[in-house]
Amino acid sequence: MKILVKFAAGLLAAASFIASAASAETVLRSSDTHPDGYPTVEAVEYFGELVKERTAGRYAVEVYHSAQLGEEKDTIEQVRSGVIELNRVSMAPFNGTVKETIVPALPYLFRSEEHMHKVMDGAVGDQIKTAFESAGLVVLAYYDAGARSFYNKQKPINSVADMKGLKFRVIQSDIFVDMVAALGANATPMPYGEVYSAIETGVIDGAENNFPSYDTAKHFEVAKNFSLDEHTILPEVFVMNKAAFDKFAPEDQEIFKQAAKDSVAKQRELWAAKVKESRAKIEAAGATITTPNKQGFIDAMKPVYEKHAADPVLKKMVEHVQAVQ
Ligand code: GTR
Repeated sequence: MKILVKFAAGLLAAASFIASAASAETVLRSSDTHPDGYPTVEAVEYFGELVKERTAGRYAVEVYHSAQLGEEKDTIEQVRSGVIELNRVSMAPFNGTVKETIVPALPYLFRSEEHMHKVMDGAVGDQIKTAFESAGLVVLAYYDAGARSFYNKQKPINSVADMKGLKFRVIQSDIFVDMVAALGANATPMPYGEVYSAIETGVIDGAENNFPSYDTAKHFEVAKNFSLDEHTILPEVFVMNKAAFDKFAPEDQEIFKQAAKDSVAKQRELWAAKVKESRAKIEAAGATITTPNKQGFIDAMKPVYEKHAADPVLKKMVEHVQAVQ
């Protein structure tokens, strides 16, 4: 009996090998916390189409959107260990493991999205890419995520003083926890998928994100006061498991890199359109946007820099970023 089972299993394995050899398609899985149609999901799908076309169908990419494979912290573990090959996530959850990612997460470091693009497309962006390799990951692309701002269900925020005592969910990074503390409020890091009900039930008063996330995660339904303080212009990152990447033939590596590069241009376009669309949608739904006195927020960030950017490597990077015009 045992032998028969073994034989049948062997046959099955052989059959699936023949099937995959016949279609000659290696499927690479990618995770995204956002729903179908979100600019990052569309950009990775576009990347997949380009890869498929340019490798004559030898590779295909499947995007598991809407956190089907788990929350960001979990999927980061999956891509690092090779359970999945690709992942599109924010850079903030890497702050504890790849210290160079702290730089783009520092509040008010980037003066504008153009400034961020120049930096991430330049030497500092390359330095961060190299640092990711020590975490077993190859950075294929940086994508836009606009600026993150606070929103809450209690009151409009016009100055730092209005932040006092409010409870915010922040993305999973100590920098964000300390930033909120420096503003006189309280921070709880928690997975993205838990935020809506945490606001609804009053566990927290609000959170912080960009317009497209505020819109698509429906947080505007439960926290109507959006304060455009724009504390971080933190890009997204699209990564690949390094061991998987290193197995590709050099020509294929080039195809993947170029497809990722092409997907960046597409994502930036989609992003700009989505920001406008989401902003109009949340306003029409009754959310109010206030623009607080930003200088007060900027001035409060000194302890955050002292604590998180004191490392000499990071200090140099920060100076470099500030010098980029
Ligand atoms: C979004 C980002 C997601 C996720 C989310 C969060 O802006 O695109 O990848 O990190 O924020 O706050 O958890």
